[in-house]
Amino acid sequence: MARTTLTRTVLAAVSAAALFALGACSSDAGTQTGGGGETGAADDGVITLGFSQVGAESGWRAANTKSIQDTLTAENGFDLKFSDAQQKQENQIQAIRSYITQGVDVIAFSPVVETGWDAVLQEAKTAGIPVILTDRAVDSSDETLYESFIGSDFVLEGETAGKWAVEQYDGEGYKAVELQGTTGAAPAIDRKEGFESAIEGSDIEIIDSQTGNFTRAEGKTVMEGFLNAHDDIDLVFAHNDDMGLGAIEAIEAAGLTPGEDIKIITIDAVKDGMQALADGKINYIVECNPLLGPDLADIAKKVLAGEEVEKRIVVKDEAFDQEAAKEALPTREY
Ligand code: GYE
Repeated sequence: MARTTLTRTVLAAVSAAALFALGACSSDAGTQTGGGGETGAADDGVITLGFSQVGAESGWRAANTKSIQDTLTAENGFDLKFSDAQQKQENQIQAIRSYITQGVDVIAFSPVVETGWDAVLQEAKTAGIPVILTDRAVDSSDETLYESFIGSDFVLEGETAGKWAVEQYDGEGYKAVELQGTTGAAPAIDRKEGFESAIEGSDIEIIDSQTGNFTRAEGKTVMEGFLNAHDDIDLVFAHNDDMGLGAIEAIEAAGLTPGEDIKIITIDAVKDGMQALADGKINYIVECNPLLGPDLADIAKKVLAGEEVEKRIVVKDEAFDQEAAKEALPTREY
């Protein structure tokens, strides 16, 4: 998968010398004597990284977790501490505080929602522990609270979805419903904005829009509600594959054919979504690449070695129609 910037090669090239240099810049955590205790000294060359994951809400999230756990291994010089926040901000804040108390070398997290992080990020900064954001952004006016943000351009993803809808369906007077991601989450806010701006001026109209919290179960329930309330739905725009897959179940249960009677556009391009696209039940998917582990490892090593890192690393995404999905499926990584 193409990336705009960092590659695995770079990661592999980080030398033992660079790791050794860590001792010089993590003195706040460096008072304990070896022994692999809870605190994250760099004196043994191992980077202790505390990661707070959003949850396990989707196929995308499962692939993202796997990428992080497969990359931040002992073999690669990491001691990974991983916690799952079950889609709750208070759990993430608690996990981050615990990582600060443990004195890890670096904290990384994927913020479930955009706002409300300044206080805990300030605590990490005061403790001298660098923070790296992965996947989702925070809405903060103080950019010094984190070192780098690695993730996709969600506005562009929404725009790509909307542009394709206009190319295919403008002029037909399509009525669309929208299954939004988690309320307040960066990908929900940005994908909505991007899609709306792309369909502006066309005759595609969003007649209903609700959150399905990025899960298949809630996508299905919300779609059932849409089908009960409206008998003229032509198009579903789901902010992720899982909600689109839930919508497919609701549409089939209502005796309609997904992909034909009701067209479906989603975002992510995980295997189950791509299979449904190849099977004709989804019409278009914009990819969101979840394989962020290698970039995270690379940035963490650089930050701790005192190197300059890019504040924003944009992960590149593709998009697939039904034919492209059939071609891509056999070699799909996630
Ligand atoms: O699209 C969705 C997941 O933040 C990009 O979160 C991520 C989104 C992804 O639950 O499936």
